[in-house]
Amino acid sequence: FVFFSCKPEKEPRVLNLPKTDLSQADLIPKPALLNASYSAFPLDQFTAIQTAPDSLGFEEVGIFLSEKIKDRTQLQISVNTEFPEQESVIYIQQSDSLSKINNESYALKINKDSIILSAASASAAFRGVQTLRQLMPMKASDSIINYPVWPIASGTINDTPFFEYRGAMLDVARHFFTVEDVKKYIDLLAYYKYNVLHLHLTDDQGWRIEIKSWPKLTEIGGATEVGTEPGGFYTQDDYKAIVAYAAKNHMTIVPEVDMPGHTNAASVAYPILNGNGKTPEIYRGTHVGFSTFDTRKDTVYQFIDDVVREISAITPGPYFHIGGDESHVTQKDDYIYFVNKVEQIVQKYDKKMIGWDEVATADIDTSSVVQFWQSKENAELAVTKNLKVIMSPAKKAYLDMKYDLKSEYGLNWAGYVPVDTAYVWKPEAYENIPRENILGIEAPLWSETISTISELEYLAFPRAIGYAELNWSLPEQRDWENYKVRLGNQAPFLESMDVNYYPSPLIDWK
Ligand code: TNX
Repeated sequence: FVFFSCKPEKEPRVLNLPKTDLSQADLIPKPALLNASYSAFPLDQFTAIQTAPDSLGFEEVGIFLSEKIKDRTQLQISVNTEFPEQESVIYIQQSDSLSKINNESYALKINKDSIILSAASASAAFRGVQTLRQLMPMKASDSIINYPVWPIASGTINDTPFFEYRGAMLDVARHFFTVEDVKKYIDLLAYYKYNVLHLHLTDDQGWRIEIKSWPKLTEIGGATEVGTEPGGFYTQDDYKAIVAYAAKNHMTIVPEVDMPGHTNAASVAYPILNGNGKTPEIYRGTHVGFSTFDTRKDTVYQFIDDVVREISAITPGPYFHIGGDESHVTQKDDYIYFVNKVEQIVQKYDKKMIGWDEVATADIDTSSVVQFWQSKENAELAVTKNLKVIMSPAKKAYLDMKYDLKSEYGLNWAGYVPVDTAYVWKPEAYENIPRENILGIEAPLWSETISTISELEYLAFPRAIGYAELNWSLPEQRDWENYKVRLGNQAPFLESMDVNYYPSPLIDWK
């Protein structure tokens, strides 16, 4: 046989692909409906991608798929070439009937010579593309023909998310993580159908986002972090690059400026903000709850107005997170006064406010969202006030908790969170919070004990993969025994991405 150097001659192909079983695929999250048809689509040099011409954003999704196919297989798959001569085509098309179900619903029909991905929206198509990526073998099938083929198991999939908000949080304040680190985290989260990345941008130990009208925030607050490391910060252009990268991955960035507590770094830069009567000093430790803004000073609200305005202007997503946790040295009435005022500022810049569960004690609007992390009472208060809740209970969903006694990184104030504990719980039926109030799970990764991307990966993976399934898949589709096999089979992918995951002994890693 011949090796083709340029475009191969078209020839009728009689491919004898192996029998497949789509129902045995290691998909995470598990799709809502799946039917196997026991043949295969030959992904190879004769494959092309065609996307609906008039549908916004679909071509970009096709290009994304082509890039990912190239990364894994070296194949150059064309997208929307004018006269496709290819014999096996992946069509990506818009479907009005799916958009009536959910904005992220998609359907896949995988046949012997075509794949049809129908999707409610470009975001839905993007989710379907992740499913396809997970169905692509890591290695070509070598024995079947004289050029490489990556057979994709045939059948149909109909899929739709259970929760609309599928989030992860990264604390870049205790330790700074570069734009490249954040992009890698986005790559991994997007593969498992996350759609939100919340960035905890400020805390006692550092301020990580350039605010042009208050430059000392990053000049001073950007130069410190926990321990002796040098800190760092995002220029507004860096932040825009993160937002754009997230958007390409159909993920929303939620910026957080934590206040009135957790504000020591801001007060070191501008002591006028400080409300605890002390001259603030740089803080490189890991205690919480000792700092506060002065909640009765107009300058403080002028400052917050500038910060919210500048960040909102470069944040296309609907949310602005104001923190609000552990303000232990703020008087209760001052705290309530503060949250009420800051909510108005957030709304003035057309954002919806999110706050940690303590904000439920203020008189907040039903458009605001409460993030349950510790207090069941606050979460229940949020429900009685008809607020939406993001589920981040520390005992189940904190990525910075140690796996067990022997974990190298992490904390244990909420207990140990081994891989099964992280997966075996029902976010839709936790602490009496009704399903209707729940937006979804967000898994926070606080960075007191980690300062590199590989340490980040060690805590986030594999647990973050489990939250992806709890967020996306139907409750009746979730099952630990079945999940742990699929999780073990993620190892080749994680290794191909150079992810320093924690090889939990509960899992049989492939
Ligand atoms: C509590 S969770 C905090 C953070 C810490 C974290 C460590 C929350 C709203 N506040 O300030 O980093 O515990 O696990």
